[in-house]
Amino acid sequence: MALEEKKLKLYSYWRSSCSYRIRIALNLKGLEYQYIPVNLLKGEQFSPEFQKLNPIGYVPVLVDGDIIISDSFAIFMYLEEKYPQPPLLPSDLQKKALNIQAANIVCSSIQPLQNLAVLKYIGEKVSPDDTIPWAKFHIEKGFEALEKLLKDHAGRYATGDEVFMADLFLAPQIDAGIKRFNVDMAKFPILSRLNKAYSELEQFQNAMPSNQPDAPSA
Ligand SMILES: N[C@@H](CCC(=O)N[C@@H](CS)C(=O)NCC(=O)O)C(=O)O
Repeated sequence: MALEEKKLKLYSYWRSSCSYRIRIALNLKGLEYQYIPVNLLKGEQFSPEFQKLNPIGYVPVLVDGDIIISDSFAIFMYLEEKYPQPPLLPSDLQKKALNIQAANIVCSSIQPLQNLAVLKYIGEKVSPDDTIPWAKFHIEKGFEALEKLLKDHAGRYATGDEVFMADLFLAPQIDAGIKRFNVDMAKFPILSRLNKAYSELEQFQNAMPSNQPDAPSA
């Protein structure tokens, strides 16, 4: 492993789906990194030290030497340019756009609606009983769109038989849908099939929440 690669630091929380995307990217690119846990339930994201790294107080944050990047989408694009092998975006323009679209459905139209801060707000301002149904509604709406979007493109993975960007964003969201929000995956056959394929890849397994150093012991 090159010296340059060892200086990567990832601020992460074991259950964070946004951090999970980047853990997969780092694993696929064979990059070693130092894992720095940020306990979101204890509010460590609001500490002044962490907010210097990311003023909005979210994980993940990647530190690469002097460069600090927060937001999983930006981190993904940075890693793709700085460490281009193996490529996680296809060269075919249409396939590339499809990957970005699928990733952004997860990143902009699903995950923000089920984020901790939003669920906390709904639990306090509406009712604690409304948090899970709210999250489930928005996850299922996104999953329905993804099923339609990927119908004519999916192979073993989301956009064919190679792992690309869309897969890195889908795997954590499907995992969260199943394990945290009781989404009935029988309604989503393509996503269910993809989830099985992801579970068989070592780089995805190692990035799973339960395999992180800050995961509670079973
Ligand atoms: N668009 C950002 C979203 C980051 C985000 O929402 N992170 C969540 C964990 S997945 C978080 O840190 N939540 C803390 C909170 O809500 O207080 C990204 O993709 O990185």
